[in-house]
Amino acid sequence: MKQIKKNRGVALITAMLITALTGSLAAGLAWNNALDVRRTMTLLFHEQGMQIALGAESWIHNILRDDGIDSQTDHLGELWASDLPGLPVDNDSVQGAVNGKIEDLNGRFNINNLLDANGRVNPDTLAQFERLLQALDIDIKFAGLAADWIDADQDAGLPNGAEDSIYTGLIPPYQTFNKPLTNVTELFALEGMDKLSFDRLLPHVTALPGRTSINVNTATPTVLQSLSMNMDESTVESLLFLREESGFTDIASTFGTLVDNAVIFGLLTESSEYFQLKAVVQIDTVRVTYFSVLLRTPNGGPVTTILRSLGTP
Ligand SMILES: [Ca+2]
Ligand SMILES: [Ca+2]
Repeated sequence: MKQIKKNRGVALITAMLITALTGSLAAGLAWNNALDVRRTMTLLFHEQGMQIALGAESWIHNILRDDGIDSQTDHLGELWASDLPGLPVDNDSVQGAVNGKIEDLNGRFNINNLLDANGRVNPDTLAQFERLLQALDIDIKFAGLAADWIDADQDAGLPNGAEDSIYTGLIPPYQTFNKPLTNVTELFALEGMDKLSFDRLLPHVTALPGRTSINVNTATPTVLQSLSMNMDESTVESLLFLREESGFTDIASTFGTLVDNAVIFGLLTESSEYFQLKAVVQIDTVRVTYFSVLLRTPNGGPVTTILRSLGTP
């Protein structure tokens, strides 16, 4: 009798163990299955977000091309310069929204302008970059450091320069790029660059192919201030007021007393070639932040995308 009771006890415990084990296995399978579904949905939403961003980019191509046909100048009162309204994305399979913004990159300081046609550092542009940094309350040494970073030689500029001999002594060691920049985020690699200075600088600088002009109708206030030692904040305020409606009517007379003629006729312009699109697409819990650099050929020519990136410009 005792033996039968003992056997029943063992059978009961075994049955309980099997039930617990199958329950745990089933829960594990369900969890893994839920993760797989989530992963697949995230990949799908990301791909859908990318397609929507590319669609927005194509739409912006048309807006910029039409603007190039309709007007000879570019200013902040034009259609392309207003933020794109948040558009809903809503169909049977996708629900979300897309927001976009176009910025004129000819309104920024092109780091590659630091080099002249022969690849040597242009002292006037270097001085302009120093004024830009000073206006932003950032150490002006970064102008010389940036010039050394992109010029082809290994001769550190004085007093503010650094070449491989400095960078290879850092931990971790790295080398100067020694070529024109393709992306401004590379400035973060400059010796001593900190996040605060970098974030303050970023909205005012760009990295465009070769030397480019500055569109005074769209230039950031700090870029305007960098054009000459004669520019102070109050002068820039009056300039912003003058260009508010539809840009400056006459660059030569407006800037004649403020900026050297060589700058007026060699650097300043009223129209733009390069634009940056930032599109943010939200699908379910997935957000795609998409940047592209667009080149518009003059006189109503086509618009092409020359650079694309995700997350950062
Ligand atoms: Ca225009
Ligand atoms: Ca160099």
